[in-house]
Amino acid sequence: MTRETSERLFAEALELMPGGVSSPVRAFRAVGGDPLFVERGEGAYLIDVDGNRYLDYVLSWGPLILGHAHPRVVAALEEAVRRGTSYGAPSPLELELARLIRDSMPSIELVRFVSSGTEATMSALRVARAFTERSKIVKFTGCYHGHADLLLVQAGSGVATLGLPDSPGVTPGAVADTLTAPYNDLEAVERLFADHAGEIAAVIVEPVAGNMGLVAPAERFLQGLRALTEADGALLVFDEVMTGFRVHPGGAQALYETTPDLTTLGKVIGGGLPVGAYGGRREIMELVAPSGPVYQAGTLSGNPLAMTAGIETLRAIAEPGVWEKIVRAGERLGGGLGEAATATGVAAQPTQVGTMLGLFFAESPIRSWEDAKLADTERFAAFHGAMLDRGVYLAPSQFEAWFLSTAHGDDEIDATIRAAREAFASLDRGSQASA
Ligand code: HOZ
Repeated sequence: MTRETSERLFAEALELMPGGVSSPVRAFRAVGGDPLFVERGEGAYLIDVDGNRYLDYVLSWGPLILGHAHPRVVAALEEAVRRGTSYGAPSPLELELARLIRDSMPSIELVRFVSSGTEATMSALRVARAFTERSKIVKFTGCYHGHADLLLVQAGSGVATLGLPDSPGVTPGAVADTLTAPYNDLEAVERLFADHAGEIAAVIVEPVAGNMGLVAPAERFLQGLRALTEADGALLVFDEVMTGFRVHPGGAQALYETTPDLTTLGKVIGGGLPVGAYGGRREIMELVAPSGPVYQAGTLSGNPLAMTAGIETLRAIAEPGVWEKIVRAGERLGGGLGEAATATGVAAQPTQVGTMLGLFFAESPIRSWEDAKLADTERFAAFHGAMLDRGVYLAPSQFEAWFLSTAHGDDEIDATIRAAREAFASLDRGSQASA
């Protein structure tokens, strides 16, 4: 398998863009080697510029729950693009997508569409601060909520992958009101509320953490956050940019039966086009301009192409049996990865919630970023390369999630488990004790 064209393009890209990429984790720094340059996507597969075909578990970092270039989405977009690419004025498509979201997540009584997850989280917290008339926010170490200044504190995803300190350029003032606690540590949150009673505007959490690898919430963790926030008069914000329409059709809030005050969304609701959204209780969202004084705006917000792709995607996954099929594929893959690791004597912890998976090279289950960062990143890098050589494209970091789509059928799952078994077997067993 040659990757000569990708290598050449990456060398050119380094002259044109910082690190040669448009977003940091894509650069393969955590796993070594050069990133693939993609020529096209087809269903569960990515085809690179050298003509290599890979089974894709990145799926554009989550949005493509129907796989690449799903005919239904493509047809709707072809039709939509003829009617114009952006209006900068309301269109009925926004109403349709808003209704689909509210039907699945009744906690979202009012929604505002934006263009990215970062915009959604920073705007949701602005509203939370305005509503509560408080300043402080609580986030969890290893959770990633986009790259707004106030949230770049002990963040997951690229910050964790590249081992970066909290970002230069973020002023101490911008993060002075950001408090942190370890994920799944309710007592730490209790202590924060005790120390800052009446000062905390919101607790923001990835209800299933997907940016430190995939880490499920401990039993009663989310419900505990709900009780603590309610008791103090703070808001609970679920960042479901990743988990929305991924861990359950009604998001993590339905799966774990916990109702947040505000929710942020992105990824799947745009079906592969740039989108984000935030929403929640009417009395809170009515503070957003123009119905209230909290300012937030965007030229491409509610973009008709993004709305179209999102509508088709949400309609498709709501069809009978579709959701169950993807989750079954996830269970088979998670189970198969576990068996392959055991059979080859590799210490690995696969995780799976709904249509998302993770794989940690560690001896014991992972509950937090403090656990996750002890997992063996060198072993992951070797595994990643071995999978790539076998035609399986995984996120180039142990601290990112794997995503499934309706296009990942039994054949694809079987092929992945076979590849994983070979890849595990190819790892140097001598260094496993350090995992
Ligand atoms: N922060 C994104 C995933 N956790 C990465 C997006 C990208 O690099 O495209």
